[in-house]
Amino acid sequence: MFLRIDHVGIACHNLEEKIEFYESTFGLVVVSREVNQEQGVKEAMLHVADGDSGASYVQLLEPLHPDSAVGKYLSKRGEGVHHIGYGVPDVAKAMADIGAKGVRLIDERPRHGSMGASIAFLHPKDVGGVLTELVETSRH
Ligand code: V0V
Ligand code: CO
Repeated sequence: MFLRIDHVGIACHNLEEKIEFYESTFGLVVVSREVNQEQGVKEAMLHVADGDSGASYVQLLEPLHPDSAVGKYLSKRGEGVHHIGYGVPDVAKAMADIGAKGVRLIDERPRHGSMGASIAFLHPKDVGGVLTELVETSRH
C-alpha cells in the first residue's frame, strides 16, 4: 500500500531559523516553500534522498495562526515531530481501503499538498497517536 516515507513533518515556531539549522547542521537543501492557507501553515520541503519509488523529504511547518493544527500542537506539546507522510500510488484508493478498516479519515476528499501533491490525513487517535498523511505526488 505504501511506496515509501514521503516526508516527516516537523512543527516549529520559526521556519527561517529551523531551515538554517537543517541546512547548516545536516547539509539538507530546501526544494520547495509554500504558504498553505487551507492547512494553516507556512512550510518548506528539504530533500533527503531519492529512491526507486520517489524522493523523501523533511517538511518544516510553522503555523499561520495559533488555532491551526500546527499552532495547537505547538502550544500543547512544543516543537517536534508532527506527522508522517507516506507515499501512495492513488490517494483516493488508499483513503477508501484504510477507511474501510475503521481508521477515521480527517479529510473527506484529497486536499492540496506541497509541490502539487494530493494529500489526506488519518486521525492520530486511530493510528496509535501518530498523525498520518497519505501523499500522492504529482510526479508520476
Ligand atoms: C493533535 N493530536 C495529535 C496531533 N495533533 N496527536 C498526534 N500527532 C499530532 N500531530 C492529539 C491531541 O494531543 C489530542 O489528544 C487530540 O489529538 C485532539 O487534538 P486537539 O489539539 O484538540 O486538536 P483537534 O482535534 O482540533 O485537531 C487534531 C487533528 C488536526 C489531528 C484533527 O490537527 C488535523 O486535522 N490535522 C490534519 C491537518 C494538519 O495537521 N495540517 C498541517 C500539516 P488528547 O490530548 O485529547 O489525548 S499540512 C501538510 O503536512 C502539508 C500541506 C503537506 O504535507 O503537503
Ligand atoms: Co505533510
